Amino acid sequence: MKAAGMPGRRAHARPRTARGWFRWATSIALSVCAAVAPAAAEDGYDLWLRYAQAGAERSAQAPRFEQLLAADATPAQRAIRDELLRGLRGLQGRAPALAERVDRAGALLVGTPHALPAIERLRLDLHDLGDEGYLIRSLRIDGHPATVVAANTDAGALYGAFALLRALQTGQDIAALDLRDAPRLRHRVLNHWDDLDRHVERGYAGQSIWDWHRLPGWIDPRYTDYARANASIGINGTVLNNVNADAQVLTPMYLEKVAALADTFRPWGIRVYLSARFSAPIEIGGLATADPLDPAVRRWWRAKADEIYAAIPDFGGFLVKANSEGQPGPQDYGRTHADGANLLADALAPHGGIVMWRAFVYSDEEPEDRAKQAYNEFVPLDGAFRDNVMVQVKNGPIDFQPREPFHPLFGAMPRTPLMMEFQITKEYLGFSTHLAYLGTLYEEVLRADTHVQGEGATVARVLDGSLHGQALTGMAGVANIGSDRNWSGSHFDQANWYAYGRLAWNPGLPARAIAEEWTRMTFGNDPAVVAPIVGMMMASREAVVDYTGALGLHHLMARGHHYGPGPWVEGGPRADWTSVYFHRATRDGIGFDRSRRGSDAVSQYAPAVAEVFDDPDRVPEELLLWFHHVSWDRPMASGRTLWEELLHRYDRGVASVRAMRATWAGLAGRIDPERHAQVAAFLAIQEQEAQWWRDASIAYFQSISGRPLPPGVAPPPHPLAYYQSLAFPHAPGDTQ
Ligand code: GCW
Repeated sequence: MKAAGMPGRRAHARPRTARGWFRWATSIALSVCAAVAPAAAEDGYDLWLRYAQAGAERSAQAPRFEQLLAADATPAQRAIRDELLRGLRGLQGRAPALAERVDRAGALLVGTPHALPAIERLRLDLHDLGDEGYLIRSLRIDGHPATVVAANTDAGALYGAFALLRALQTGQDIAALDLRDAPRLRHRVLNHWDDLDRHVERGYAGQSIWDWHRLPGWIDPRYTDYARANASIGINGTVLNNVNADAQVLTPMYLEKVAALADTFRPWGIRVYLSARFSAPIEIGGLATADPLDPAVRRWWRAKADEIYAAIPDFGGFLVKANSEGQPGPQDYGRTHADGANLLADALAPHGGIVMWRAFVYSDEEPEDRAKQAYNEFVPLDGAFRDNVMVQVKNGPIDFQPREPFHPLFGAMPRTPLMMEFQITKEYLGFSTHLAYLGTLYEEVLRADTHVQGEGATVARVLDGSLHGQALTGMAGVANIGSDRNWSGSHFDQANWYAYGRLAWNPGLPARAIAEEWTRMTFGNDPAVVAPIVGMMMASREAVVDYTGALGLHHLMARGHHYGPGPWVEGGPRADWTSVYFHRATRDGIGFDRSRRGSDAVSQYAPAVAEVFDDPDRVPEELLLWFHHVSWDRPMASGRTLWEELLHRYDRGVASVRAMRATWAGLAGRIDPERHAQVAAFLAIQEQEAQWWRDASIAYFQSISGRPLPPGVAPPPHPLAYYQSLAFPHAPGDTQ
C-alpha cells in the first residue's frame, strides 16, 4: 500500500471554509490511517478462521474448487455450505459456484449419502466413521478431478468441511487427499465459569460473552462465531455457567435464554449443558431439603429435567461442583457423592442426558494432605455411579498449577468413566498477558503412563475408554473466552482454546503439530514466521514453570486473586489455601514430603509409578519438591546444589521471556502491525512480571534458607518486605 503523499496520489486541496477545513483534516487523517493499517483490521476477532491472504500465498497454478455440491435442507447443512463458501472465497480469492452435478474439474462434494445423491452414487465405505467422523478424498467423477467430504451425519460433514479448510489454510496439497478421521472422545466440552451478572471467575478476557439480560430477544452474532470456532476444532458441548453455580439459571426465565443459545449452537453440533447447584430444590423449588434420597427432592429434579428438555430437546446435562470450597452437596445430608450424582443422573436418563460430577473436593477440616483427598473420597465409590455419570477430574491433584504430576484418580476407577478437566484460562500461568502455550502441558499429562495395567496405560487411554472399556468418554476445558474483541484476552491465548479442542478430538496429537497448525492459520504460512513462533510457543510453558517456581514447587501465588508471587502467604481461613502449606521451606530444606515416610501420596499411584515418585533419586527433578522435602544443599544432576539450581531456574525463566521478546521483535513487518504491537506489549509485561516473580521468590526463599547468592546471581532490587507489601485489590477474575 502506498503512503499518503507518495507520488501518484492526488494531493489534498487546501480548503477555504471552516467546514472545508474539517473535511480536509478528516480526509487527511483517514488517508494516514489507511496508509498504516492493513487492508482488514487484524484485531484477532477472526481467530484461526481468517481465511485470508492465503490467496496471495497460493500459487496461481494451485488447484481450486470451482463447484460446490452441498445439500441445504437443514440449518446444519446451510451452516456447512455457508462456511465453505466463506472459507473458499477468502482462501481462493473467489467462491466456487453452487452446483447440482459435476461438469468440470474442481468439484467439491460435501455431505451425507442420504442428503446428497451425488455422494450416494460414490458408494463410499463410511461404516467406521461413527456419527461424527468424516472422510475426505480426491477422486474423479465422470472423468473430472473432484474432492469429496463425506460422513454419516451432518455433524461429521461439518467436521470434514472444517478439516478441508484447515488443510487449505495450512498450505497442504489438496490435489491428492485421503483422510479418514473420527473423534476419540465423545463429549468435548467447554466449561464457562461465567456468572449470571457477566463476571467471569478466573476470566481475563473481559466480561462473559453471554449477554443474559438481553437474551433471548437479542442474539448477538458473536454467538454464531463462537459456535463456528468451536465446531472448527471439534468441540461439541458447552457448559454455560460457573460451577460455583447460581440456582437461578434453572428458573423458567433463564431457561428461555438458555434455549435461545441452544438453538443458535445446534446447527454447529454443539449442545448446551448447565452447572446445577445442588441446593436448587431449596433455593428455587421451595423445598426444605436437597437430600438426594428424599422423594420430594427426586421428584423436583425429575420435573426440572422434563421442563428443560421440553425447551431444549438435545440438552446435554448437568455439571456439578458439590461439597467443594463451600458449595452445597450430598454430604450435607450424610450422603455420598454417588448418591448426589445418581439423583441427577436418574432425572436426566429418560432424556439421554449425562452428569459430569467433579472430583475437585478437599476439606480443610481433614488433616490429610490436600493432594490425597479426592482419591480417598472417590475410589471407594468406583462402580457406584449410574451409567450416565462421568467423574470429571482435574489434570493434577492440586489445582491447575504450571506443573503437576497426573492425578492419581486416572486409572484408579476402572468401573467409572473419567473425564479430564483442563484449565484453558491461565489462572496460574500469568492470566492473559503472559504467553504460555498450554498444548505442551496437556500433552505431558495425556501421555503420562499410569502403569495401572502394565506399560502404556496412558492417561489418554483412560480417557478414550480403551483401557477399561468405557463407552462414555470426554474432556472438559475451563474456557478462556470473554467479551474482549479477540475472545481470549490475548492473541496467543487463542492457541490454548485451539489446542484444547484438537486434543479433545484426538488426545494423541502432538502439541508441536497443533502449535504449527494454529500458527499457520493465525499468522500465515511464511516459514520465516511459522518456525520462530512455534519455537516461542513450545518453550513458553517451561519458562512460566521456571520463573514461578520450578522443581515441583506449586501453589506459590498471591492469595485470592492469584495474581503474582506470594510464596510467603500463610495464616487466614484455611491452611490448604496458603503457600507455606505447600512448599514447607525451612532453614534446612524445602518441599512437601509425600513419600511413604511423609503423607504417602505416592501410594495412590500404581506400584511402578509409586516406586519412582517415592525415591528422591529417581523421581524426575521436575517433580522433586512435589514429592520430597530435601536439603537446600542436595546435589542436583547439573552439579549445582538444589538452592543454586532453583536460582538458576528463576533466571532461566526470565531469560526465556527475554528471548521470546527478541524473537517477536524480529517478526515486525511480517505480522500485521495491530497484532504485532499487542503481543509485543504483552511480552514486555511478561518480562517485567517474570522478573518480579523471580526477585520476590528469591528474596523470600533466601530469607528462609539463609544461603548466599552465588556469583552471577543478581540480588533482588528490593527487600522482601517491599514485595510483600504489594496489593492488587482489583485484579481480574477473582471469586465474588
Ligand atoms: O482453582 C480454583 C479456583 C476457583 C475455582 C475452583 C474450582 C470455580 O481458584 O476459582 O472455582 O478452583 O475448580 O472449582
